[in-house]
Amino acid sequence: NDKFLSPDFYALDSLLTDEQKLVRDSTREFIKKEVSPIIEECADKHIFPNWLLPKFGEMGCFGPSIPTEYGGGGMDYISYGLIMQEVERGDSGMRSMASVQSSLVMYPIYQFGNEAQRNKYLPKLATGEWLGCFGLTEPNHGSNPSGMLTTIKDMGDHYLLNGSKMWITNSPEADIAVVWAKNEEGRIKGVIVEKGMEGFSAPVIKEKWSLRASVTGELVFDNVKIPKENMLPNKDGLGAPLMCLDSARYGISWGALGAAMDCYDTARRYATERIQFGKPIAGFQLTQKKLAEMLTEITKAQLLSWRLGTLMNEGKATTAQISMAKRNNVEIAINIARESRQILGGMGITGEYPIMRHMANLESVLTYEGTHDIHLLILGREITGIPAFE
Ligand code: TGC
Ligand code: FAD
Repeated sequence: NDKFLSPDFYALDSLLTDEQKLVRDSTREFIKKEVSPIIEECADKHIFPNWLLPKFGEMGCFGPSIPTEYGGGGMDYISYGLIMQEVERGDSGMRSMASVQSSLVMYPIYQFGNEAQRNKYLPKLATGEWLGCFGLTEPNHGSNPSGMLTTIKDMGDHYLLNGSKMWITNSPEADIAVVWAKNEEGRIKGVIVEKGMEGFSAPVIKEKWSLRASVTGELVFDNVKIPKENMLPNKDGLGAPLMCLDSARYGISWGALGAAMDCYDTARRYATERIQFGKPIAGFQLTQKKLAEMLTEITKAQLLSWRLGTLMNEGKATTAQISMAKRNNVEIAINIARESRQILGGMGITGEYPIMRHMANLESVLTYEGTHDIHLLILGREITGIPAFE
């Protein structure tokens, strides 16, 4: 089916509203037209296609769940998930850029910011005129952000920010950074740091073999003077960044599905066309086993994300439920990428097909937003009541 609706083995479509289907299909068309033709070259040459940012904004990929009065899409969480699915069908790096902008920059400004902050930043982030990033991870505090060393000190008429952040998606290109730092009492606070502030730099991390079309960097703060009005007033503590992560991890559960679907579709088409021993390789039982198992895992993962989306809409989804979906869906996606690569034989390792790019990208997705094992431990804590982190 060239409308490219596959796979939809359990008729998930019939659980979607017309608006949700419209959003999904228009995002798919946009990605097919604007991203797919350039993405292989961008990944090959390590280029972040920043010229696409206004188009992503126009398509409603930034802040889909933020109310329209601030330039957002005013949509529900299933629509948000479907957008992430279609963007990541194109490339996980593009989805990273979009999910950071939506869940990790616009979301905290909307949830924890005041009216002036919402009005100043959200409309420009929604259109893609501004790009944002989220600084939680530090060189020595990744899985354990509560140990962070970055500090924010009250100097009376301003704050002073010192420290550094590592592995920050979008940072070298970002106009603003939502940064998490500890105050004099050791309480975690969120502040908005703007490009050009004295003492602030965002060096790029070079030579990644994963997410090559996404730009990643550091954030370095050397006595940066932060105006008082840049602090997010409405929530503090580690719970604030963890709430942002809930939203982003949910989106990733759908996004990884998009990458898995693209690999599955590629392998299915290839298997029906590639002839060996006088017949299409799709006719061999071992190929059918691979395809049948891929479709099964995609279908299970779709239902997991869909149900999670309905719980998100009701405000009832828990962190542990989100961990299960992020962990499961990224794992099945990476396994599907690997199996699809095998179906394509030698062709599978080339840039003629998207599979190796997806596979390499998904290695980062497995690690960021909480590693695969951290999500397992979040589930372990939920089941037993005993945290096994320390
Ligand atoms: P823990 O004791 O669990 O919680 C600390 C405080 O936060 C509260 N809390 C929440 N509040 C609201 N919503 C939630 N979902 C919350 N979860 C927790 C909690 O009640 C507690 O409050 P209080 O008042 O008692 O202090 O914290 P912990 O230090 O034990 O940490 C637990 C752990 C390990 C699960 C957590 O630190 C964790 O998730 N670590 C992984 C770090 C991570 O995911 N980093 C991601 C960085 S951003 C990123 O990777 C972006 S990539 C983007 C892209 O390109 O797509
Ligand atoms: P570590 O925490 O050092 O973990 C190393 C290994 O030890 C992992 O396998 C982990 O599972 C394991 N481990 C750690 N603790 C335990 C434990 N208690 N029990 C068992 N095993 C454990 N961060 C941001 O703040 N903003 C961003 O925009 C952002 N973008 C990113 C983009 C990319 C491409 C990458 C790779 C990372 C990004 N990150 C970002 C950082 C990401 O969230 C961290 O890499 C991740 O949380 C893991 O931290 P770490 O790399 O320091 O690994």
